[in-house]
This record gives sequence, C-alpha cells and structure tokens, in this order.
Amino acid sequence: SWHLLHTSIRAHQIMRGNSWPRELGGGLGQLGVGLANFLRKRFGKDNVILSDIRKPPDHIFHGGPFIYSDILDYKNLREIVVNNRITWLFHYSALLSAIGEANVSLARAVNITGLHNVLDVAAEHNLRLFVPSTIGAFGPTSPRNPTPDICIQRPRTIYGVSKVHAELMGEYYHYRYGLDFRCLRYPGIISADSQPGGGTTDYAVQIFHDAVKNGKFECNLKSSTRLPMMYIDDCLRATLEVMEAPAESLSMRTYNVNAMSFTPEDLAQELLKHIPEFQITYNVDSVRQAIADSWPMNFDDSNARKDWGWKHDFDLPELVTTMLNFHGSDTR
Ligand code: AKB
Repeated sequence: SWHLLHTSIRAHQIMRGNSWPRELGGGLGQLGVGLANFLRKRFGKDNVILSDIRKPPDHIFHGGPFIYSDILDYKNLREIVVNNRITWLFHYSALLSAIGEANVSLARAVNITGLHNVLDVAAEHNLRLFVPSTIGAFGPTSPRNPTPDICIQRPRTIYGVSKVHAELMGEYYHYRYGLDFRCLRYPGIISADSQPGGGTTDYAVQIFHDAVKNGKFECNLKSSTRLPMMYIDDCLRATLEVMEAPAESLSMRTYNVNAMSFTPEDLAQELLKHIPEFQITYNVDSVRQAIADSWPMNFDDSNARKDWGWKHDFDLPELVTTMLNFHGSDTR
C-alpha cells in the first residue's frame, strides 16, 4: 500500500553535529525514530534532527527537532546541512527487498539516486556518513553458511543490487575523496514499537503481534528458512559504536553485524514456551521465499567483533521475552 511504501522510503537521514550542537536526521521508518531517540540520549535532544517527507505524529514532533527533507532533492539536502551546520548524516531511505521487486523504478530512484545525493552532500560538506547495508547484499552464489564480509555478492533483487552499489560507492568516495563513510550490513531487525514494511524478514516482527493478539500466526516463509536476525537495541548500539570507533580501528568500511540466526519453526518453539496455545501455519509467498533462499543463513561478523569490539546482547530467548513484555504491556 502507499502508506507502507511511504513509510519505508525516504525514511530517515539523521545527522549529528560534533562541535556544533546540531544534528539532523529523519526517518519515520522502522529504525529512524528509535535511532533518533537513542542518539538524543547520547548527544542531547536538540543535537539530532529527524527528517522525512511525511508529517510526523505529535509525539515524534514533540520529541525533538523535525524537518522536511526529500532525499531526491539535492538543493534541499544541501540547504539543511548548511543551515544547521550538520556534521554527521545517517541515511536510511530505501525500499526494502520485497516491495522493491514490486516497484523497481521507484526503488532505483530512492535507493540509488537518493544515495548519490547523500554521498555528494556528505563529501562536499565533510560529513561522517552512515549508510546501512543488509544481508540482502548477498545472493545465491554467495557462501550462505556462514557468509563472510568479503565474498561473491551477486544479489538478484533491486534492493540488494542498490545496497552493493551503496557499499562500493561509499568505499570509493572514502578512498578517492577521503569521505568518512561507515556501513554495517544488518540482518533482519526486530522491533516492538515500530513496523518494518515490504521486507522479507518482516514475519519475525509480525509474529509477536499476532501471537499476543490472536494466539496464531500465518507465516509467509517456509518453516525451515534460516535467516540472521537482531533485536533493535543491538542494532542501534552497533550503529553508534561503529560511528564512534576511531578511524584507525576500522580495517574496512563495510562490516557484517549479527546477533542470532533462526527459522520460523525455532521462533514458534520459543514462543510456545510463553504462549502454550500458540499456533503457526504456513502460506508461502513465492517472491519472499525465493529472496530468503538466496540470503545468508549464518552471518560471519568476526571482523566487527575483532576491529571495534562488536558484541550483541540479545539471543533468541531474550528477544522473545523482551518482545512479549512489550506487547503484553501494550495490550493490558
Ligand atoms: C528485508 O527483509 O528486506 C530487510 C533486510 C534484511 O534488509 N529487513
């Protein structure tokens, strides 16, 4: 739907000022608001600016500075950076894997042209730039179990192709122009208070909602589909940690990060420990299944652990307890 699309595109640039007390950011997508809150705790409310092309809900608007920004409008980006003396930029705008296949030309515009604008504005104004990549940057010819940082990357989705492009362009700008580009390949991110939209790993968010509300869930991936996953708190912390890592500690500019790997069946078993009547059924979506079958099953993030000390906090049991606590308190 348009709303879904709208939520997941243009979602979030967040920029932070080091010496100048301004950050600009944006993003009303799955990760943007959580990241803004997280950065605001660390750097101060007024030092993070959230941006999107949509009108934010009241509680977000009142949570700190919010600004209109269109990733496809270069002049608008430049004006924001200059007027607010931005120094860090987090760029989250993207159409995700499944929705990208349904909107290839829009995905190409947002994921590729949008990235070009961000790279140029960051290089021109000497910004530190974070761009998330994904397990979706790998494909059927990549080693899947485990998938190391450096290996064949021939994804078959526009999302994956655009993310490989982002990794390579960011690294190119780094070596060619000295851009301080930092990139993490995220696994599927599971969050309680924000919804993803149009991804292949979305089932692992929706299952909690449906389990608590209805005691059952219809899964659009096969029961045995193993994918790398991470709880949002780990994801936000990894993002800040790599942004704060001393440049000398980074032997690369694009790192895999991971926490756990599970199948829908594993997740259902863990949920059954808390909700004994829970039932899962399977109605496979062929587009999502084909995508998932081409992605890593286990993600090797040993370089992140070695170089800048990455360590996840949440494994499957803690993930399930935390998500259920949230949804439980939500429905009380
Ligand atoms: C998706 O499923 O498309 C995303 C991702 C893993 O990048 N959540």
